[in-house]
Amino acid sequence: MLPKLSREKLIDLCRRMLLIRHFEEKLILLHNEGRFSGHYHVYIGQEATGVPALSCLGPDDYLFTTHRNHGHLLARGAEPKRLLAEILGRRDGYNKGKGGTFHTNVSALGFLHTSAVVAGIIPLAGGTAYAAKAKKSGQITACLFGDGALEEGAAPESFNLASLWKLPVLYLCENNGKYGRGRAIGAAQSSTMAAYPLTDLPAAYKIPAEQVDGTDAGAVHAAISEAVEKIRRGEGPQFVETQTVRWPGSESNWPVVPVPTEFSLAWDLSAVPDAVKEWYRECDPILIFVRELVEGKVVTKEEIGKVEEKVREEIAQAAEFALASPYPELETALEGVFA
Ligand SMILES: Cc1ncc(C[n+]2csc(CCOP(=O)(O)OP(=O)(O)O)c2C)c(N)n1
Ligand SMILES: [Mg+2]
Repeated sequence: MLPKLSREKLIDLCRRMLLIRHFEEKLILLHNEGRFSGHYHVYIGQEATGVPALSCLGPDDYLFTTHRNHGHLLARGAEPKRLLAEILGRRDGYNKGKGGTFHTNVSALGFLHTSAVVAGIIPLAGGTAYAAKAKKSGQITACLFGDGALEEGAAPESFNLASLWKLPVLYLCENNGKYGRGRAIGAAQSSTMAAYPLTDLPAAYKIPAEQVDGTDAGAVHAAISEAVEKIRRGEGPQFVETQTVRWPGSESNWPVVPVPTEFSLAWDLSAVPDAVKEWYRECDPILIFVRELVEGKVVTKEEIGKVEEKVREEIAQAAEFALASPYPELETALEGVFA
C-alpha cells in the first residue's frame, strides 16, 4: 500500500528509492570494471524499508548503521558523488576516503557511526539514547541492523538496559532472508536464531516488537511512524522487523546485476532472465511501489520516467566526480588517528 503522504512526498520517496538502486547498480559496474577493489554490500531489495522508515525521523535524531549502509545514507539525503568517492577511497569522499564502503559516515545527517562489526552499533545506540534522555533533548536514536545482529550478545544486553531505562531508541531489524523463501509475513524465513520469530527476542525484554513486510512502503511507513511517536511520548524502546526477500544479485559473494533496473520493468519483465523473474515480479520493492503510484493515479508513467532520467544523470555525474577525485596523499595516512 502507499504511505499516507502528499503526492510530492510520495514522488520524493520514489526518487530516493530509484537513486539508491541506480547508485548501487553503477557501483557494481565500477567494481566489475576494476575501478575499486575489496568487498562491499549493496542495499538492493530493501529500498522500500530504508526510504519510508528514515522519512519518519526528525533532522536532529541520531542514526547508526552497518556494512549495508549505502541505502540508509542516500535515503537520509547523502550526496551520491561524495558517497561514491568515499567507497572508491578518494579524497573527496565523506571521510576523505578512509572509511570506505564499510565505515562511511555522514555525521551532518545525524549518523554517529557506521560499523561492519555485526551488532557493534547496538550498544552505541543505547549510549546516545541514554544521553538524549538525560539531557531531555527530545532526540531519538534509530539503530538499523540486520537479522544476523540478533545472534550477537551485544543485542540482548542492550535490549535489557534500553527496556529497564525506557530509552528513546528505535530498533529497526532488516530481515533480508533468502531468495524465494519467507515472502509472507511470519512465514518461516531462513534463520539461524533459536528465538523465532525474531520478535520473540526483544519481546522477552518487554520491548514492543512488530513484523512488517519490508517491500511494502506503506506498511513500513505506518509501523515506523507509530513506533517513533511512541518513543517520543516516552514509552521507551520499540522494535520493528521488516521482512524482505534477498535480491538474487546478492546471492553470491560478489554482487551481479541480472538486469539493469528501469521503472518499465514494473509492467514488462521480458528483459529479465527466467531464473530471477519471480523476484522482480513479486519481491522488487521499487517495482511494487511504482505500480502502486501509477495504478493509484498518483503519477503517470511519463512522470516516473522523468524522475528516473534525472536520477540517472545524477548518478552519471557522481561517477565522473568520484573517478576524478584523487586518492588521499600518503602524508595524510596518520591524520584523524586517535590511538
Ligand atoms: C562480529 C562479526 N562477526 C562476523 C562478521 C562477518 N559478517 C559480515 S556480514 C555478516 C552477516 C550479517 O548478517 P545480517 O546482520 O543479517 O546482515 P545482512 O548482510 O544480511 O544485511 C557476517 C556474519 C562481522 N562482520 N562481524
Ligand atoms: Mg540478514
